[in-house]
Amino acid sequence: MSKTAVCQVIASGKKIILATHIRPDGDALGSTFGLAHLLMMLGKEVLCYLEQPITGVYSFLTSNIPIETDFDRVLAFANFAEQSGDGLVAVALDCGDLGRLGDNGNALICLSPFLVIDHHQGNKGFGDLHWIEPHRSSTGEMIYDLAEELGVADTLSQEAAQCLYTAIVTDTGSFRYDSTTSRTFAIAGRLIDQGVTPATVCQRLFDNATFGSLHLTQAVLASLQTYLDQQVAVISLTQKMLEETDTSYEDAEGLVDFPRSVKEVKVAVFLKEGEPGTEQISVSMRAKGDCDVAEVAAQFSGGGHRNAAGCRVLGKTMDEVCAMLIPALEQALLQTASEKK
Ligand SMILES: [Mn+2]
Repeated sequence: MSKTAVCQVIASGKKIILATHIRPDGDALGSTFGLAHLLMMLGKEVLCYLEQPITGVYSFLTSNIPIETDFDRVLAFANFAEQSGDGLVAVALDCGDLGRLGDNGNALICLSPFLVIDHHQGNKGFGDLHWIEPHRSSTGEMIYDLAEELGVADTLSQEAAQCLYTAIVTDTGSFRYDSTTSRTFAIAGRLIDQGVTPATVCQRLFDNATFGSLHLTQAVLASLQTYLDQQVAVISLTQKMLEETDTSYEDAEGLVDFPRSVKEVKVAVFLKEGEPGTEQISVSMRAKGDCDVAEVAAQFSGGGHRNAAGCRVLGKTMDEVCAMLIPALEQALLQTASEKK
């Protein structure tokens, strides 16, 4: 659907529930909270549902945001909207598939209308209504479009602008990824005009290492293995590393950029052991150039973007996952090479 139609849906509701993907990143939280600010400016009653409270680097985005982690209370909010005749609208942001909405995803999409706003390539659209633009750098960028459409883009609060700027700067790898366009910079520029200080936001986001996270980096980088003539570099994270360095998954975010930054590397892979008892390995792949890792991820029921994709594998060891991925990556690299000819 078009952004004009999205605005009409949003206008129809007085109470709005916002949700995003589990283990939310900067774009997930920035776009969700950015939209929350916009809606509150328009006099809507908003509730942001998150499975877990926010404790880490993104805490600075939460001021004045109504966050609810108790799903029963989210349902009560929805029921009350229905009974009182205030229209209800539920929105999922930056979430590429239903599974990533978390344990209550199935219950969430029963809320109606349920609108999906996203930029993940391969998002087939769950819920009733979809506004999906896979070429956009971030969901945050799309929310800025929405602000324009709703006529509030020039009166954003500094907090709202900061949320959207965070969404954009994190999902573009600080304006470095392929999805970065002149529109991305134009929006970032306007957000700066509305009170965002890029250096302050970047310090909060990127200059917050601890010695624990530095030691975790050391351990993860020590796991480096290369394949296919050094075109593929694999690093791994184990539960033991997290325990020994007293860190969490969040501290490992972005480590895949180290192998990705090596000249010869075309695909960097980050394998993460799941929480104890889950027997799950999560796989993140980051590609440079034309190699389509979303297609590789799709072979293992995952998804994502052409240059950044992932999947989860159950009941296999790290080595088994690797043995499974390398031939698929080899195919993808061969295909890229042949397309170029
Ligand atoms: Mn995103």
